[in-house]
Amino acid sequence: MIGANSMFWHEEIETLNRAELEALQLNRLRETVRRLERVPFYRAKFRASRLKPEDLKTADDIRRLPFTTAADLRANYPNALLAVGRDEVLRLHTSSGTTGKPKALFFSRRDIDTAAELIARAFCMTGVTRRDVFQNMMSYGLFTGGLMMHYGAEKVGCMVIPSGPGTSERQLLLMQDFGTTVVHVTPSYAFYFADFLEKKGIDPRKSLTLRKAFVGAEPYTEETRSKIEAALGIEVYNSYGLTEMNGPGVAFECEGKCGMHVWEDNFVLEVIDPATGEPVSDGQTGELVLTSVNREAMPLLRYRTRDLTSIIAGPCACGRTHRRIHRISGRSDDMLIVRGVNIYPQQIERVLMSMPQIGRNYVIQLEGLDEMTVRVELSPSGFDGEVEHLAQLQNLVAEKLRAELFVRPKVDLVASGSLPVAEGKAKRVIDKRSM
Ligand code: DLL
Repeated sequence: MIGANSMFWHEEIETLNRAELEALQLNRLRETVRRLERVPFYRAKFRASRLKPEDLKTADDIRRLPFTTAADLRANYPNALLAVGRDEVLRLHTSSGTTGKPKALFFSRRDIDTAAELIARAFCMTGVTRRDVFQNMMSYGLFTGGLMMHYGAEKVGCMVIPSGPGTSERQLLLMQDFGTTVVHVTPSYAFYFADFLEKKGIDPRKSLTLRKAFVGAEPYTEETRSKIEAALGIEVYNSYGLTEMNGPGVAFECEGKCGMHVWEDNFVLEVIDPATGEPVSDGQTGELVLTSVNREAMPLLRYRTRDLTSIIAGPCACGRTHRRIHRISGRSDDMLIVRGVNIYPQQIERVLMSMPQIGRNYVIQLEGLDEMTVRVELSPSGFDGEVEHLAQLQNLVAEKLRAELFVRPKVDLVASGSLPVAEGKAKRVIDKRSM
């Protein structure tokens, strides 16, 4: 098994059988509930349902606990959900939504150490070792992607280059001069960087030592993964997390790249029907709900992530028993309704990325009453520019999108590199509708 020699391969935790894993979760859950009795928001909920930690007797009893939502975090901003004394807090991270106050998340010393450990375990799943040079292309600051990945990679013992998202010229220089072998990057920036290399005539297979990328922090499709792998000549592993649950390191792919293992010794995983709150069966898509059972400063019970996924049933060839989830197919709150039809941006991405003539950056614009325009870059290897062909290609893209969405958007093909690139997460949808 890959990583089996690493000090971050914790066989005693990662291959527990279901009964042992659930027993561990239950113990930690009870401890977490006990801890949360100090938090007025949760105490009031426990009192209302007359719940005591000892009442939690089986894994299913988690359903007796209340959900926590992003709105609860905002209502309790800045620190009403803190479960330890202020002196025990070592760090603050925030996660900003589109409106209003950010969500504030606190970490104790042990929380920071655990978060780093989970990332180290994830690195180990794909064979990263202390001999690797890790360039962290995620933003450093209030966003967890920078500091948390950094701490995780340092724990493994990699040489870490904290480049942040920086300019592509500088990223390239660092990669070439210091022999970068692994990066963490958003899918949108990975594409941008691949375009940059192509335009400079640099073949990453020949002039770089890059072998792998952890790609995450925003949704992307399997088609996008393949395109990034082909463009950079590397292996891409999906990396999922959210600030409310430590940041990165909640779920990661192993060498098999067949779904992401959720670290179930730290997070209790549920997938529910977002409308009813009831669990869905394995394989069925629903909203991911996570409970942090190994956090000190600010554990959260049954946090409604809004991320849509499904549980992959059955064992993984890597031998780890922690269950896997499919890549996030969208968010329950990013569904667009266009002319009465439900559309997820990921559906559009899947179509675009399956077409070789199409480039890597796109934006979906909604205007007027209900007009949808998909503005997408052409492939950097170019297009001969004959208007006749461009019109044909535009038509082909629109038709493929119509077949997938049942709505025919206007398609606007633009030159490679002409759409803006975000330093952090890509903003794919611009909704300026007047309705
Ligand atoms: O994005 C933490 C992170 C940092 C994850 C680095 C991975 C790597 P937030 O800013 O709080 O935290 O955003 C969390 O981003 O609820 C998802 O909607 C989305 N997201 C994160 N990873 C993925 C992924 C960090 N691999 C929100 N696939 C989550 C799809 C992702 N969506």
